[in-house]
Amino acid sequence: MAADSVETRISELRKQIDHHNYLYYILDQIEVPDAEYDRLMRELQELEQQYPTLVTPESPTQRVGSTPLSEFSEVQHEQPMLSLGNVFTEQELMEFDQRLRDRLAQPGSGKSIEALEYVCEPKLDGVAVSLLYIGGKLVRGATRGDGSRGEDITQNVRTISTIPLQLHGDGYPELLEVRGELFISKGTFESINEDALKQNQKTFVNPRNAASGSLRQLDPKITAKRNLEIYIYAAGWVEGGELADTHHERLKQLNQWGLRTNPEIKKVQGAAECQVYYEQIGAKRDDLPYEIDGVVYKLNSIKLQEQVGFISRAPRWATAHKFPAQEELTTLLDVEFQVGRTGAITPVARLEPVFVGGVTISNATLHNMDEIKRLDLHIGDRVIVRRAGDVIPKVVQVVTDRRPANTTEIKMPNHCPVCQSEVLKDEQGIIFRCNAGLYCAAQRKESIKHFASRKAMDIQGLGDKIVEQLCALGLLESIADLYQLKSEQLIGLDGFGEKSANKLIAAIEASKQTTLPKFIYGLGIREVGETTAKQLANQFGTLEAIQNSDQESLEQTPEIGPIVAAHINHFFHDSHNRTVIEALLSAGIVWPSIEVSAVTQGVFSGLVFVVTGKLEQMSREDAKQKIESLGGKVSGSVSAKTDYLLAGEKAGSKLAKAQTLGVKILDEQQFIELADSR
Ligand code: I6G
Repeated sequence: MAADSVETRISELRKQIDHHNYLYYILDQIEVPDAEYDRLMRELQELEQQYPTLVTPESPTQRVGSTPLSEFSEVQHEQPMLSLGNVFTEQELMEFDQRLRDRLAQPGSGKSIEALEYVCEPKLDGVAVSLLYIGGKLVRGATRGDGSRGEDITQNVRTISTIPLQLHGDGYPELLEVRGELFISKGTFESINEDALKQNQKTFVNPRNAASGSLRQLDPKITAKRNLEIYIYAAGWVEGGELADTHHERLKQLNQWGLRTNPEIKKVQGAAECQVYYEQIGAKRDDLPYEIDGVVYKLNSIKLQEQVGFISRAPRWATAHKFPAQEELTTLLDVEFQVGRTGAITPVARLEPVFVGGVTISNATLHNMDEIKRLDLHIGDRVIVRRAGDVIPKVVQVVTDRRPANTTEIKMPNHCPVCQSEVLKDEQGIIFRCNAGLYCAAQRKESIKHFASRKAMDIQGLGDKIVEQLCALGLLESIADLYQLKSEQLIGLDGFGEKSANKLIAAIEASKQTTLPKFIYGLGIREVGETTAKQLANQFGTLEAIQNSDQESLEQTPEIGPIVAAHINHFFHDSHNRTVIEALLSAGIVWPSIEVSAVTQGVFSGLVFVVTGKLEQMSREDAKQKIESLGGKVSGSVSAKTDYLLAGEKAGSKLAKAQTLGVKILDEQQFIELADSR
């Protein structure tokens, strides 16, 4: 190729790659498959290798520099990076708005201003950065630092694919500095921590720490692997060009130049609509693929912004409306050990009550002894607890530099706290178990709760509290005793009169009409969840066939490996379990017979699906049934073993995780076509 045609081709390739990046990151669209994009990149890389003098710093091939830094140099912000004021309640929001309206009212006119126009956007819990473009080229990236001086992180921000090295289109100012929030999605955060655990390395406490830690790496190759993302929220220093005169239009301009802005940004009228926005974003907070800690309101008119100005180091024209904190500091008072349905002993933290995530919590799960070791947790420690959404509260960090002198070590008891049987470690040495099975009162109680639960026998009205009372009175020794209960035994128990007692007895009676998979699931066999119970029912057809199966035939069931097969085998050969099953059947439990079909060898046989988000043409439950009826398996979480993610609308962290792991993603239509085509 002649030198000038190489130059032309290189420029063409860069334009095409820029075009696809713009479509992908800004418009959320794709025009060509990944393979074609990769081909363009490869061709560019090869040409640049042959003609190194044609390489420019803005070329999309030049994201990762070669040499790690020894330290970050200092950057002076030409325009200080300010902080934001906060409001925490609707009342405070109204006061913020009133202050602005008072300030903007014509002095002496006696008239107050009508509703002000605001731009609302989620407030990401990430790391604020500044990006400087000169002549459209990214020349500097800096942290916020103390607002006046930050650190030069240019090498690292260059590795972030959502940050353009060259602005898109034209019309941008000669010098354009923008500010935004760098973050790590919830899905990426989970996989970074999973990898860290596998390699026995320290995990990050939350996505913000992960983003900050990834950004402050002296070796940009590490940053490049962390999948950082950005949303730009404002322009800062501008020279040699004009920006629009409203904040909303400015964000649109930035977007047209290839700078990614948050798709949730919305223009509203007045404080009441700000409050509605706050509530709407709050409602979908858990489904957003990134962490937020509130929303931000900004006056839309730049002229009005200038009129109201600043107070100390914060703009008067903007405020953050914060959600209740999801992390708080408290003290670990004690650790208790709970015995679960399968005998696993879980340490539970008893905490000094603390208000976090909108509720007061006094307990948090500690998972297992490994977690306690990893956290270096001692009784008496000051700890950070986290409660995000509906997730069970968790101790995420010990504040070791505030460790009091008299803390004590946490030790797993040698004997079950309920039945005093010996506690044994599992093969991996992580899970400790009481091996007394149903002889242990705690396991009996948990097995009854499980048997009655919605996905098992679905006994409505038999909640945890009544099970506890009945067990304490000795009326329930096993699940079979449920069917011997009389209404007179219930009357007088906490919350039970004649009517409610009769109702519960009727619900127990109604539960006798069930299905084989629900019955098997309800038995609470170790490692046999809903899906495995269905597989067993489909494979063997009858309970007798399952009971009489052996290790070998069990292992031939899809998705059942030697360990699960051994648990099933062991369960059905235990004489106590056989007696309980006989008692249940003689109490009258029945189910429709099952045709032993070829379903387990269906078109999705061997494939693992995860279903997430809102589907239009079917419910998620329908989709799961369809997958299973075609022999596939439905899992609740995305992992490297997932074959497909069926993602409906507002798919949150599961989608992000699937993208990170390279799991194939299907929308509803593609799923239907796949199911029909196979
Ligand atoms: O720290 C911030 C996060 C988000 C901000 C901000 C923002 O807008 C969405 N906006 C301003 C003006 C400032 N800090 C100073």
